Amino acid sequence: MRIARFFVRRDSICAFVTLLVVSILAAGCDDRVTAERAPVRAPRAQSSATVTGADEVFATIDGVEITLGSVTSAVTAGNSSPSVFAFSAETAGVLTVVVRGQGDADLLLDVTDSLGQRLPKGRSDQDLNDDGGAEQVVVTIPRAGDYRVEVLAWGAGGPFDIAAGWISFPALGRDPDPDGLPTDATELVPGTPIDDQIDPSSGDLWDWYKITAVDAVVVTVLTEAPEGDLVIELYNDGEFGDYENRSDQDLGGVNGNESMTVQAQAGQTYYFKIAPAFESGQTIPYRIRVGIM
Ligand SMILES: [Ca+2]
Ligand SMILES: [Ca+2]
Ligand SMILES: [Ca+2]
Repeated sequence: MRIARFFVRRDSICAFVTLLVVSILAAGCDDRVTAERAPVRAPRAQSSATVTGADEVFATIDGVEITLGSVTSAVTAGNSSPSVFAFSAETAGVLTVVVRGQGDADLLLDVTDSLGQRLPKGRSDQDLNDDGGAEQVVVTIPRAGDYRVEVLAWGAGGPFDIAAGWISFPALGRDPDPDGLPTDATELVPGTPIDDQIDPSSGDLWDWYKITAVDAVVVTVLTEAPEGDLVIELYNDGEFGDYENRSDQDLGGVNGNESMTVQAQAGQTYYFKIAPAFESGQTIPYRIRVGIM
């Protein structure tokens, strides 16, 4: 039975330099506003392969075939370059991915949607048994579509073993969240507050908003939520894998009250993701507003 179609993409980044820069930036800021960020991803080349059964090839890297249910060796090539496996699920299901580093590299494993947004429970940097390269995830794939598995490294990369398993499970399917993708973000308008909520029980895990600056202005986004703990994450257009800035300041001692200020450039669109601070499952009603100076 045809299960899914997988592709591979790889590229080069310099995670060490990124870490250094982020560390320097973070040292000069409120640590609750600028939190730890993963190595930044760069554009990738890609090749592809097709899955037609559980024992078939699901991806290739430089001609090395990767088979569902079998262990394959791969390398985060060069200077901390991630290996990126893009796959196309044909149903909802459960994806299991296991990575074991073969050197000293501290690896990370991410499962994301097609825009690079990490899925719930989609990251592993747990360093199993105190081994920085030992990572694994079991991730619910909520519906048919395109997704990615990324193996990154803090600092230098290296060789690793990887294996993946797939369970087609259509009953786990969920309807799309209407504002669950940055491409479906709601436009923020100054003077017009919006009342919305996060409702994980109905698949509403987070909300996306955006604003486009017509001039060079200062944009401030505020949330108010009397119950529940929210964060605001700022993303630049087209870079939805890692946030540019994050607010979990709990203003005035209220966990859902946050603010994010951006020195906006004319013509640029800025994206704001309102999300729970924790995957608690709690419904969190909130009001969001934007001000421009
Ligand atoms: Ca790790
Ligand atoms: Ca939503
Ligand atoms: Ca908060």
